[in-house]
Amino acid sequence: MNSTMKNIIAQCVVCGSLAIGLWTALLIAYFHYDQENEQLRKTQEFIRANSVRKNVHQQNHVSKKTPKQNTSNDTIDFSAPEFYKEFKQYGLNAVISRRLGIRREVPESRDKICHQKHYPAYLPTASIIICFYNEEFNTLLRTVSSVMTLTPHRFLEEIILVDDMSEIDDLKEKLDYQLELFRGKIKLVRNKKREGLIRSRMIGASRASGDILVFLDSHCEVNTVWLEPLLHAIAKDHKMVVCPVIDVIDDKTLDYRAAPIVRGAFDWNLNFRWDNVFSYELDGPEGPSKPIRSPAMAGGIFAIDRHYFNELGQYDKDMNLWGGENVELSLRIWMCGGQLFILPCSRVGHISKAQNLNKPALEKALSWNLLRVVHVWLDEYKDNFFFQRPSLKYASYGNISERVQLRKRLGCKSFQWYLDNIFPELEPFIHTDKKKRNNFL
Ligand SMILES: *[C@@H]1O[C@H](CO)[C@@H](O)[C@H](O)[C@H]1NC(C)=O
Ligand SMILES: *[C@@H]1O[C@H](CO)[C@@H](O)[C@H](O)[C@H]1NC(C)=O
Ligand SMILES: *[C@@H]1O[C@H](CO)[C@@H](O)[C@H](O)[C@H]1NC(C)=O
Ligand SMILES: [Mn+2]
Repeated sequence: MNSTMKNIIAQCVVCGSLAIGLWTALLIAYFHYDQENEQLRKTQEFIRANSVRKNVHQQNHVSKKTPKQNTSNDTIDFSAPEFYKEFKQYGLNAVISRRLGIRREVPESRDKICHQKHYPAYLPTASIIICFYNEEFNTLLRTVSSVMTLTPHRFLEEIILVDDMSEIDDLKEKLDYQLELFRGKIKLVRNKKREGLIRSRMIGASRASGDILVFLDSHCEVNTVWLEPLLHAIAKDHKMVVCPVIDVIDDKTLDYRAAPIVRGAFDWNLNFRWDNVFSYELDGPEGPSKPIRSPAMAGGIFAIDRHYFNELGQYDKDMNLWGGENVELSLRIWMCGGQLFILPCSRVGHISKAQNLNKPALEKALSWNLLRVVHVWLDEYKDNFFFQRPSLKYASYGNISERVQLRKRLGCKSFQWYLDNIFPELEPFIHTDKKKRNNFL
């Protein structure tokens, strides 16, 4: 290991992954935080991806053939205990992942109209922040190598990897060695204690020097021209926060499938979900390349101006592990003067991990985090959440005074404004606003 590399490898803590939470009608589920925390979330995402996305997908015909990969089942014994153990541990098919190795090509998933778009030669630079915890080695390396391969290096300030104190051996010296082969552009930060996804992201962001922060989960593969649309949108408006369309990498086959264009939303449990966009939204001259205004983000993959991220109050550092931070940030963006859009010409594949068993620690962290969102942001609509989650009505959520102060300092609008202007589809089933109803009489 050379000394430059040594210098940039700092000791730290953390990890990360995509933040998407959903309850199904039948059970309360939680999400995942990488292999432990993330799996539940992925499951729900997976269920959704395979219902909502598949349908739209078939209509869109945007999927193309995956380049040939040796992922044949011949030598995989799906009933073997070792296979099952690994599948549970990593939340994905590690046998196929090892066969694919640290680099592969994924099919182009953008609509044809995107191919004609041109982006300025000069754009802000990006720091890519990838937090991980016990991620499968090849999966993590494919994330890094896809960024290195498909990002013009003049826009790539650095890739910052934050290890949230992973335990598996592959992620120690073997990872150091492998990352050295990429040279220069990669910083590896190792947390000294487990911080959870949210604080790990903040640690990554504090080390960044690019103009734009791009957060990626540790089980992603970016697509062609993925970064330019994100940088361009933020260059035009620094209070614009943007997400790519999140394509689906199957957890069992690791096949890459184009996802349909959807928008991010949530319900009164504050569970994230995808909503279909209306067909008229895609009818204009820009067609299916048009940016989609999104009430919420899934959380794992987005780009934000670095100074704006700081100005806006980063994340709530008192949130634990993962979950709820995506809804909190979404509300903060919209209510405090920013905007949140999904850009269909930017595509990033993401492995929808299999479900993990419910872990009490995760459940506890999620409830805690959601309560902090509710008490800071939901105003008189809090009761809608407690109507869904009565057991949380008197549960503790720590000290929120800093976040309440932040909301005041930023001069943020009311949750009522958000409902009226950004997310009218969220049916306010508890009518606290009599005046508004009277206006219709
Ligand atoms: C795919 O890999 C398996 C195990 O590594 C090997 O036995 C098989 O021959 C390979 N198939 C092809 C078509 O390369
Ligand atoms: C591999 O196995 C899975 C699960 O049993 C099955 O769905 C899939 O079709 C198989 N793929 C091939 C190429 O045989
Ligand atoms: C909550 O935190 C603020 C500072 O962030 C502090 O001034 C206040 O005393 C705390 N409240 C309680 C009850 O600990
Ligand atoms: Mn994820």
